[in-house]
Amino acid sequence: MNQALFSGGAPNVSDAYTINGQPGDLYRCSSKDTMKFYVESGDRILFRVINSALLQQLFFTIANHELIVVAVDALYTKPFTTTTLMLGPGQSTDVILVADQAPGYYYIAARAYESAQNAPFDNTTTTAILAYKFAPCSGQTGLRLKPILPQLPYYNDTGTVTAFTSQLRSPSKVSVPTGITDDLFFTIGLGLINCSPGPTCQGPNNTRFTASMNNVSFVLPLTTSLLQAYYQNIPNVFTTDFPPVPITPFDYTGNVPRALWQPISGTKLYKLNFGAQVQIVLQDTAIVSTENHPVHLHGYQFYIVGEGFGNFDPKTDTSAFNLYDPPQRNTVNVPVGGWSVLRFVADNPGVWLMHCHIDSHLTWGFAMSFLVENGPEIQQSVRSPPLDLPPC
Ligand SMILES: [Cu+2]
Repeated sequence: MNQALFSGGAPNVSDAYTINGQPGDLYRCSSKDTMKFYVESGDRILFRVINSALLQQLFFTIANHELIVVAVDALYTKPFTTTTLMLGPGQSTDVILVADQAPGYYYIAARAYESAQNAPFDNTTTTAILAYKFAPCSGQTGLRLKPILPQLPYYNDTGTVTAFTSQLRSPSKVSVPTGITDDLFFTIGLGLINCSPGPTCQGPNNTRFTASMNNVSFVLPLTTSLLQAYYQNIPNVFTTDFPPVPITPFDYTGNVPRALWQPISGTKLYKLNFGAQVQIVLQDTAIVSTENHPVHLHGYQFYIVGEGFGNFDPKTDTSAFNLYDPPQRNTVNVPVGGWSVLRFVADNPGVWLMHCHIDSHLTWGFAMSFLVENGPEIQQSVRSPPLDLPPC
């Protein structure tokens, strides 16, 4: 069962924190109960919707109610009204709901958005109930009215995803980096590696699934953290030769030759000077299957200045960038068979992972790390490790 965590509630609507009339019980673990959010007609409620599933992007909607989006990943947006959200794992969307419908019971529902072809996924629907106080009983039975079910998009409805994400804007003009010092282009997606037949070899033709960025399948260090190795100059933990662009360019979303389906493994970092102005094109590939990937960057919030389908073309796509009020967030859903362009200033020194937030893709190697060097000031430098840092 997919699980979505619904948290929040307007300060003036204390009953939004009750489940079946029991206050203060909102943060318990999942159970077989159905969560109810009690509202009164006219309430305005702020919901923070968080996708806490590990493996699945989700559509989210509430029957008969519009949702006013005001923030994503806890960063304000220009408000807009929608009926359906799409959230990748780890993403959040803050919405204001106005209880302006006939007093009754309305399902809050979420289910999968799955863009990869032929990929197995959990297609169940998870629900909670928006319950109006003083809802009338059925005139015939005298019982509580049945909750109204919402329409959810079909599991592969990419059009609804695009309609949602294309409305995201910052609230007003923002300061987008324009003097780009590091112009990066990362392919993202899956792959296959050869393996010996057995339980860990369940891909087609004696292969197993892997994933990579710029054809490097990331290997997490086993004994020493990347930040510790950087800080203490410990050799042989990582290298700093992560490729800034694909070593072998190809038709990324076309018919990719099989010779390009097997990545190399490595713990490769990309070094950034403090204050670098970074642009990253994240380009989905058709290797195994195109797929919408929620790509998360630690340590930063970035602007999403452009998105599109197919192969990114700098000659034509750059002119359409939004450098005025692009949305800011920390996890971007890169369109299936498409691309997203991010910009940020590297002003937070340290080692920062960038990875797909679909957990299986991360463990298959869909990650890389930035090594951001210290700035000139003490406040712009990595702090010393704590005195009680375990030596091993
Ligand atoms: Cu992914």
